[in-house]
Amino acid sequence: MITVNQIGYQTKGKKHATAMGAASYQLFREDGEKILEGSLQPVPDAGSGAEAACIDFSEVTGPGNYYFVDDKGEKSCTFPICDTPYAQAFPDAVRMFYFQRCGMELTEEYAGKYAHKACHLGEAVYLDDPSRKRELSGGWHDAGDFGRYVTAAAVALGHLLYSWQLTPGPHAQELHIPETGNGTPDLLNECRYELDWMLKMQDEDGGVHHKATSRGFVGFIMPEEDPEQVVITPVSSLATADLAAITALAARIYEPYDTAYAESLKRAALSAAEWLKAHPDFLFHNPEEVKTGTYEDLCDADERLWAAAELYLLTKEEEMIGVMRQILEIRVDMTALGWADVGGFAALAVLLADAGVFPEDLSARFRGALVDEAERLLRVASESPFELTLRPFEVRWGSNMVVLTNAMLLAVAHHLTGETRYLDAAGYQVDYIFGRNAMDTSYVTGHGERAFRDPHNRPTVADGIEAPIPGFVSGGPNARPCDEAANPRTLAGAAPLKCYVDNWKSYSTNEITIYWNSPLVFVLAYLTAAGR
Ligand code: 9MR
Ligand code: 9MR
Ligand code: ZN
Repeated sequence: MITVNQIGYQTKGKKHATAMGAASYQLFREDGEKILEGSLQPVPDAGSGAEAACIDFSEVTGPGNYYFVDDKGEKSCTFPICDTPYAQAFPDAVRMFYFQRCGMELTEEYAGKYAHKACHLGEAVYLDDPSRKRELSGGWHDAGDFGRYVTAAAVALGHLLYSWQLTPGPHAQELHIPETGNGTPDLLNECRYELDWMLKMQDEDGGVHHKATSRGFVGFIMPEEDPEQVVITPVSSLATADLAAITALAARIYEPYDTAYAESLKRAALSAAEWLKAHPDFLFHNPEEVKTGTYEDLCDADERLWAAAELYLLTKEEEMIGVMRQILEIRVDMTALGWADVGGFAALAVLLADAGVFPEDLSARFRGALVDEAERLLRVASESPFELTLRPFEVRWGSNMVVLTNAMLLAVAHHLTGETRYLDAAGYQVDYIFGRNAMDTSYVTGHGERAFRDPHNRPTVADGIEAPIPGFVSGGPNARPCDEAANPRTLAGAAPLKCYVDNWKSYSTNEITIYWNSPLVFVLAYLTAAGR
């Protein structure tokens, strides 16, 4: 079997495929003409459990459609070589957020056959004080469930807004959403929908509530049919620090488009900063009776680090540099870009800022950490026939996100150093997501000949429409699967990267979430800007 990036390769870029259990290959153009052939020296690969080998066909540059055949006669997916392989997938990956919108009707004009009525419009009630209610409509549904969680939201917005800061060019594209044409770029229109909701999660004193969900997960119904009361769980230092960081960042980004809005974001950031100062201790508690996602964390130092970096950019107050230095005295992962560990966002704040804004020693520290991590990723990739940066023991719930945030780090390393090997390796991670993987599956709906089709996503299951909404990223293989469709019994003996089922019942391998799409958006914008 030969696996490829099913949506294609850029004419000028590196073109790699991966063969599993094959001794030789032939590459054909769609019209049947043989273009290339060669023999392979497969090696055992622990991730896929296969004897696998990389095929480099970068020398083929002619635009057109191609496919591989291996020595057993097995044909690969047909894929294009073209100038803009991501031209469709990139806008679809961003439009995913529109489809996650809560609290407004998705009309046929923008949502086509996936249109549905407004959901979750009633008031939400405070769990710690049921006499208090709050209007809380808006924001994005987190995932295949209808919950809205502040730390998850901040991380998705972090990927998207730093992408805007780093490579605004590709984000000039129109997304065909209700705000299109209002003078603000559509990526920022879409992010504002989430930011507006986050602002509603903040109390007068600056503290931010952790989440707003029903008490348990509802069944597989359309969101507007959800009968459950939305409850607001207590304030956490995690949510408050994340909100401080993201509103400070957004204040700077929205300033040229809407000064009044930027001002309100700034006020939210400063008020969250006040709260953080008055509450130096870690605070997080998920009440027993609320069974939805916990987004638990044991340490808020990284969240406070990110907040301090962005607050410094907003106010230039030296005090924030002091806070950063103090936090960096303890061990913080300075490159993590996930919902629990956010130190990598502090790195992006520092490294994408103009030269000289942060003290030289701080910038050098973040740069060193990021480039070291990119080097480590290159070493891991060099040992994998898929050039994958994920090691077998890292194949856990949401593994595709780790692949994509690794690609983000490689992209930023390329930005900082200009070294092409980082850019190439970022591209190989994207190849993996679009089908050059042990499952021979594109993990993005609607993109690729063998794209996954059956995500754990309530509207997709409930709407009765055969094809899933295009542009959604799957969580991907999970070597510790724990749902009724994927579990140690059904997947007994499967290699880590094969612990995956394209089945909506499998939330631990095939759910979708906002923060699995957002790093794809970042990387596709970067590759597009780099001409890949
Ligand atoms: O649908 C839920 C999904 O969004 C969560 O990620 C997952 C784990 O928390 O739980 C899913 O809900 C399942 C619940 O946990 C157990 N009963 C079946 C629910 C739907 O499959
Ligand atoms: O993405 C989260 C993953 O890293 C965790 O292992 C998993 C179990 O705690 O939860 C995932 O987040 C889910 C959240 O709790 C509820 N909404 C759906 C999210 C994606 O599955
Ligand atoms: Zn909703």
